[in-house]
Amino acid sequence: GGAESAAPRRRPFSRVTADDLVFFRGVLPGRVITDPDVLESCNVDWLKTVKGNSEVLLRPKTTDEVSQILRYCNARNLAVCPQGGNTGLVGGSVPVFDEIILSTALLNRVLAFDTISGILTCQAGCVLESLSEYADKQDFVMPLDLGAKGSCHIGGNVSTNAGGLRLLRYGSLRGTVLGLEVVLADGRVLNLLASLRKDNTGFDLKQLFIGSEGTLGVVTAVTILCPRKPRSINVAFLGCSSFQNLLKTFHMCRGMLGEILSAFEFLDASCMSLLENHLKLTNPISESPFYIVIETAGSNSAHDEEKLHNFLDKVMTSSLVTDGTVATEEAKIKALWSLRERVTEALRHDGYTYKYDISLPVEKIYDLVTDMKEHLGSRAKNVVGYGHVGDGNLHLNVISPTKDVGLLAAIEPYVYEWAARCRGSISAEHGLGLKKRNFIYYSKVPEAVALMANIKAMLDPRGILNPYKTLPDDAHSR
Ligand code: FAD
Ligand code: 2HG
Ligand code: ZN
Repeated sequence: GGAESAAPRRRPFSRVTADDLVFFRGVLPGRVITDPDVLESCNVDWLKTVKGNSEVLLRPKTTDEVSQILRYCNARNLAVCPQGGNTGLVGGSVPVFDEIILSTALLNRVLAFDTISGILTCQAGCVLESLSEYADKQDFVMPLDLGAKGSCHIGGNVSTNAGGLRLLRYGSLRGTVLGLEVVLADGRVLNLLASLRKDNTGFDLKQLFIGSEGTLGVVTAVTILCPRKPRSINVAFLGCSSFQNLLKTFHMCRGMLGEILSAFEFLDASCMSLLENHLKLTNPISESPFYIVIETAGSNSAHDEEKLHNFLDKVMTSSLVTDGTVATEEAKIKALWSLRERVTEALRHDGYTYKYDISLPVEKIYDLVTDMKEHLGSRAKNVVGYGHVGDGNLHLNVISPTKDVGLLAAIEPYVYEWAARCRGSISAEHGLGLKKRNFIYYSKVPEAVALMANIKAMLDPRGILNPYKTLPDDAHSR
């Protein structure tokens, strides 16, 4: 059984009344939305595979407003779905039934930036790309980057612990987020907005909220450490004849580029066809089974280019790489990156997509795609693999012309069993949301899930925050 067959039942929350709307309008004048046209887009996820029926969208501008709303909802037993940019891929960002949508879209101010340390403090609804532009003007960069940057919010990034394209270089948000401000289910404001690199004074509570997908609190502000902007960036787009050669290229790349390597990403030939067919992008090199995007980021262009050219020379002469192109100027760098960043968008044009975001020992990541192709045969329209080689993170996508329950039954739990056998993760970076929650046991021992349920009960005893998400349906009974 997959996500669709495991649809949850509505829990006995209250329903929004006219009196509730009067209260909300008092706290948020002009920012209580009940217009069905506006609600339509907030009720549906980016993939258009999950749809809720919320009749109220709230748009607070301050932490205090969020606090007043949650205190009231908790007292009234009204369920709330926190929403950022609504780019999440696991059905976590939209209501399942009539949960109130609490949007961070107007919590969009930068609060402070320290030009010496690069420490940025901002409200949770700042769009990632605007923050990147802001940091750029001060000669810094954001430590994370992802294809959804134009829409996703930093609060959503933190709440999903998003990985993305720079994790190889700057590490996860668990390291770069220095502080958070969170509003708890009962309206209490938890100010953890420290801006210290080091602070070993007991439990690191902010880590609980990073990656908890809106189930433990609403993130209202974030303090994050921005690295200095690299002086020199190069991007290479390479072709490989086999995944084995791609892995050898990765190994050599780490050895020869060392500290300037900032990304090592891949896509397979099927992804390239989808980019060409649906987005009219052009393959800049000759056709091959696998493509690699390598980025270097350093402080000395002569040094970086010399290293990159030595590396390219080596992989070309040893035939690990069959063709390639390099970019140093911004427009071409952007064009090469879009071949990797826009795969998700191309897939959405191809049909109904079943998405799997798996962590595996890096040498095994493409075996799963090959095996899945064989396992599904002609039942799938397309089976593609791409992802973050540097992080051992595969994005396996299976496309079908329309939603297909039989196909889903052939993929799940097969794919999760495959991951569990390799002690992999069934969700490397996208989270569990609605779609993956009941598969948590493939990646976590029951004792850990039980502890998660206890923490949830302690922080949100009535369960009003993002119900039906992240925790499995049987979390309390197992
Ligand atoms: P939403 O989708 O709105 O919400 C995601 C979850 O966080 C939900 O459970 C929601 O309830 C909760 N939430 C949101 N804001 C808050 C808050 N302030 N407080 C508490 N809970 C909150 N993900 C990656 O990890 N790496 C990638 O490379 C990547 N690339 C992507 C590319 C594309 C084209 C798309 C469409 C998605 C991609 N994603 C990627 C997935 C997604 O963009 C990320 O998970 C992103 O971090 C979600 O941010 P958001 O603001 O859109 O959050
Ligand atoms: C990416 O790396 C995202 O492009 C999306 O994490 C992956 O859509 C996917 O499967
Ligand atoms: Zn990814």
